[in-house]
Amino acid sequence: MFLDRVKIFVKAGNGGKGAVSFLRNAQTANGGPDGGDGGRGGSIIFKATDEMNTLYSFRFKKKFVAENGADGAKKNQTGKSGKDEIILVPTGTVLINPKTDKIIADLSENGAEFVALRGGGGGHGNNYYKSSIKQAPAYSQLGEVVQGKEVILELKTIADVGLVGFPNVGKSTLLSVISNANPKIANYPFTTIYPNLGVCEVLGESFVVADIPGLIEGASEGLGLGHYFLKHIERVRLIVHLIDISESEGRNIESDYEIINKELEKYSKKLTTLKQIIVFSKCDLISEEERNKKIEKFVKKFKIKDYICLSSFTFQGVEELKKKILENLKKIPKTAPLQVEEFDFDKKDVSSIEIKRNDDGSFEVYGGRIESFVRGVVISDPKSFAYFQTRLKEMGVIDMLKERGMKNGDTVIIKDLSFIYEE
Ligand SMILES: Nc1nc2c(ncn2[C@@H]2O[C@H](COP(=O)(O)OP(=O)(O)OP(=O)(O)O)[C@@H](O)[C@H]2O)c(=O)[nH]1
Ligand SMILES: [Mg+2]
Repeated sequence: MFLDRVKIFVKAGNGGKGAVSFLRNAQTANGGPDGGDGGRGGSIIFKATDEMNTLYSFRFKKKFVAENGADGAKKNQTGKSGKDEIILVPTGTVLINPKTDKIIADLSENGAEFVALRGGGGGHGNNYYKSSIKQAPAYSQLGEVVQGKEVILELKTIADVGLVGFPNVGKSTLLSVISNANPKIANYPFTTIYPNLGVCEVLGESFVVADIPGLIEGASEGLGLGHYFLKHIERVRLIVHLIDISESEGRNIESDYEIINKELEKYSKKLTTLKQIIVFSKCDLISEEERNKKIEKFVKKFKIKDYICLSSFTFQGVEELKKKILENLKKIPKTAPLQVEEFDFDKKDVSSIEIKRNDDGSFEVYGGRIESFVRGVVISDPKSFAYFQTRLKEMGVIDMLKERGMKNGDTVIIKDLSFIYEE
């Protein structure tokens, strides 16, 4: 199965907790605080590679979690940073935020990297809180907790040239003849079930050709396989349109040509603006006389000036086609990557406050606003705890809890702190 759109879950690593520690050795009975900071969590990084050409591997693995940062330690040792999670994707993969349907990155070049989610920051160790007033702080800061997110990967093949035409007209055979690709070829329609890419070399230069399979009438509305693959020709700069001149299996060159063009147009108006090179394929199968008669009628009807008669078996027209493609490509600028529509995918949630009721009747408060607030106060310190209570009230958390049915004597859990509510 070919997979060119998949939703996965990604989560960067949380930051490690700062340490609480005091220096003790033979010389210093009461040494100063020496708890180190927590390490930063690993990031989620996408990296494009030409080694892959489908999203197939994501069918089995859909969850990617980067390593958490390690906690700080004594002797001011900073915790080890979490390892980044590098997710390899085929070149041409576009990342989309499923919540907004907007493009967050286009990995259109081999080796391109995109940091989708940054790891959480490490918490400060107690050494950080040492001051002239507070010589022995016995608290540290929690690491930053980051939330996971869903992201859609969509593959939009990067090729200079797209080979289009009805099933069985010889697209894959031609690709195998002009490029290094080795696609499956057989005498039945829909042999190719995903786009093949090949690099074609001519006159010391090269370009990438994609074989776009499965186009038939109605493809743009979901018939055949074509609708899966039309997105792969969105980025080509030139179309090579194959028409089976032998008209085997009841094909008709004129209606074939019209139908394919109509499907391209229905899918995207932009495709109609692309230059097409018309190739009459399998020309070894009919006599020159018959061929000329058909072509004459065809070019007159569609006012076509430029075409090539080609056979992948006798190689007639193959060199001519390669040169013509190169000549045309030189005149057409490279397609730019897709416009990024959303830049703040990695924006941390700092506003949400959620409450859930646990099975044992306790209330649990969580959410981005709580996470960032809790990191700012040291709740294990009694003075800070008083401040913490006041702020909870000011933030409206107490009212929210009451609305959810909290009464005197109920347990409230916030992070690793649990307390009994009393008016
Ligand atoms: N005689 C002749 N047969 C050809 C030529 N090119 C391809 N064929 C044959 O036509 C059949 C279809 O070829 P493919 O290359 O698989 O066709 P396709 O357009 O890729 O077909 P789908 O993948 O089904 O869309 C195979 O049996 C090929 O051997 C040619 O130039 N001459
Ligand atoms: Mg094929």
